[in-house]
Amino acid sequence: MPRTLINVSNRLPVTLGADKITKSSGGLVAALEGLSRDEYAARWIGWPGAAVEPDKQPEVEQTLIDEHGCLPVFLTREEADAFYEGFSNSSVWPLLHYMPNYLRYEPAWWDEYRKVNQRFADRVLATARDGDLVWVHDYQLLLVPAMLRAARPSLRIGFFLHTPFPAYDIFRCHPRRRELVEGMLGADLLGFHTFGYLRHFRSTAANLLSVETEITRVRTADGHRALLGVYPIGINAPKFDRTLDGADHRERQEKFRHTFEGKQIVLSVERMDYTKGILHRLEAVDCYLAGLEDRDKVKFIFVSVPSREGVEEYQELRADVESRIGRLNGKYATLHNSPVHFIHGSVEFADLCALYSIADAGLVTPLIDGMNLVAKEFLACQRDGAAPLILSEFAGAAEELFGALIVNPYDAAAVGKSIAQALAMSPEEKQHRTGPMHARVMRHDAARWAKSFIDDLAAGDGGEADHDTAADVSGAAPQLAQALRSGAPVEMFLDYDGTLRELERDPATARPGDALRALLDRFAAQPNLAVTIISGRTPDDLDAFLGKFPFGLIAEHGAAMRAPGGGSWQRQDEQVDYGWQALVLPILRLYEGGTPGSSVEEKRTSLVWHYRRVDPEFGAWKAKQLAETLGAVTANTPVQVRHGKQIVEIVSTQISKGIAASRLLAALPQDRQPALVLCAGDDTTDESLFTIGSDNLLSVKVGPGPTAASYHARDPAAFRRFLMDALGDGRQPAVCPAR
Ligand code: GDG
Repeated sequence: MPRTLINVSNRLPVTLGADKITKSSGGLVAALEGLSRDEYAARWIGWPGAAVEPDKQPEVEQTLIDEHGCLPVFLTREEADAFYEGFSNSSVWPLLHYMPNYLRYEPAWWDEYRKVNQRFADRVLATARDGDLVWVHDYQLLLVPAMLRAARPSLRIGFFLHTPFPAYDIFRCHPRRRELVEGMLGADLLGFHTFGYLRHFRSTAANLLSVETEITRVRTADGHRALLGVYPIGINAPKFDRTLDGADHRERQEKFRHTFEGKQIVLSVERMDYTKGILHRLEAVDCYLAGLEDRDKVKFIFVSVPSREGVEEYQELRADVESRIGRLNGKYATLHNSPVHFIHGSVEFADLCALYSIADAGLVTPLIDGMNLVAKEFLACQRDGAAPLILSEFAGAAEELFGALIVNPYDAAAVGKSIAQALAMSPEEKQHRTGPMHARVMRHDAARWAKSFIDDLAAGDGGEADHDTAADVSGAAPQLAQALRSGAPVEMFLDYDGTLRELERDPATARPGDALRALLDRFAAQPNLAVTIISGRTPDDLDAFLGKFPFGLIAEHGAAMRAPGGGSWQRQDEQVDYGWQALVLPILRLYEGGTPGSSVEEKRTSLVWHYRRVDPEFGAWKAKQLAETLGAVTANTPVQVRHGKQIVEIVSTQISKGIAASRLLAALPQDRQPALVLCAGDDTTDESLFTIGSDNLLSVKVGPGPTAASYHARDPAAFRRFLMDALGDGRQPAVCPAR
């Protein structure tokens, strides 16, 4: 059975005519059509590109489904304006392209963007079944992955960004930066054209959200793992081959050759967009023409497809380009030639191929571009390796096309020189440069690109997952409930932060909330249950948060204890030597000074270097360095250096939560020997609790990550639910009546 693949993009690959719907044949269509039908059954979801009257929608929808395998998301003119031209193109697009000066933001656009993204997600959810692959495309649908995951985590969700992803300092300008990144992170696999974009996305996620990241992975606070990958898009290679082999190709070439006879042709093709560098390019053409003697011998052809004409910046750009071309032609025209031939319109595909193939040079100089397919298409049409490509270093394609004349589009004089170099290039050098690039773009085409992304998506994490043997904590519920009902003693050793209570950025604010207080009250009401809260916090903190409950308290990882029912704290560390602190503290202070945002916490039993407010990448790097340094310095000292969540902590090996819990259990009288001991925690410091060697141990790790515990709870909320369910509402007698 082929696996269902649902492809979700803003635009469906169709054009709605007055009485006919035609399928367009972009790279993505070809890529998906090229997939093996035995492996994947592809379907599309998207906007048909024009408003359809409500009474016509059922009919249009039926035709789209029956004839094109497309499920439409209909948008009104107003929705499309706010969602597409507004939020997508005037707000997100400029930032993704490093142009915050073009960023505009209106709260109403954001509302519409969210609503429309939800409509796309709902359309997917209405048709998808568990386990289906869903591939979401591009900046118009950034929220869809998380919407899908929230509703149906069983889907395999992929997301591909066709644009660049900028550095954090740019992306952070967006008022909705967090929501946008959270939306993307709903995906299981996120694809980018280059590693640079991937790296920027990862560091943006790390800076904006509390996520853990590695080079190609992000793990969100709720434990979801998103893999990141580099998938440079290619062109529809077979379509180019077919067209160049087509019966009328030569004829079209001849027509153009005749029209431009005696002139060398430099060709540029693009959507009219400020990212494509058209004005800068005209500056370069000016530089080139200024130094040219015979101006009758060269023709620059600019094909600029109208784009986003409802957006003000695009209207201004068009006006600027037209007036600049007018001035340039006025300045350099002779009686026989005007140097720039400007087409503000779309050229038929077969003509485009003929133009590409007769051009003497391709001039592709975006200021920034995710990939730039025009560069690759131009090369596809150089079968004889005849013409060189001049390519901006700021196009993603520049990372693959080594034979191009790579230019900085901001350096008009240098681009002018590259034009001269390209037009004067020897046939051998052209062959040497362009031949291998032609082979490369034909081999690594759109079909390969799509297949590699989809295969990775279908394969899951390719064995990269944590080898987690812990079972879900729900499996332990009957055992705990039974023990509580039996009336026999039950002991619980529970960590606080990250286990019973969600972590807070500021630990001082992490008081018990309503749900936790209800649970703690329920603990207190259970006669056969003894609870000990065991934490790295100070006695004062534990007193302040939990002092009124009848629980045992263990502070500072076991260095201080207080029996249930109040009373005074007992030190457990009289015998412990803390002389090592004098050695370690100066090193921590050094790191505190050199790492903005970090701080040192001095506890009686341990020293802690906190870096949760430091730039995540810098902090992680410094923490690793610090842990290594401390490991070497304290090699002969009875301390342990722990690299925990956003901390490096140095503690005495004579103190641990496990040692403290074991000591308490050993001191219990014979008639209080527990039928069950439940230990739970979220951090590396809690692992010592999971190996205390009790026969009746039930150990639970809260949150993701490898562990020695037998059970896993997803997060503190899930753990609280598990405990509450096992305890029941307390109205039933939790103790079995005596027989
Ligand atoms: C986005 C990213 C990334 C242009 N004029 C005509 C015409 N075209 C076709 C080209 C090419 C396509 O339009 C343009 O693709 P690009 O990749 O150059 O640029 P964007 O439209 O900005 O695309 C970009 C891409 O997504 C894919 O991931 O590479 O970086 O910005 O295919 O041939 N086609 C016809 N007549 C024209 O006049 N027939």
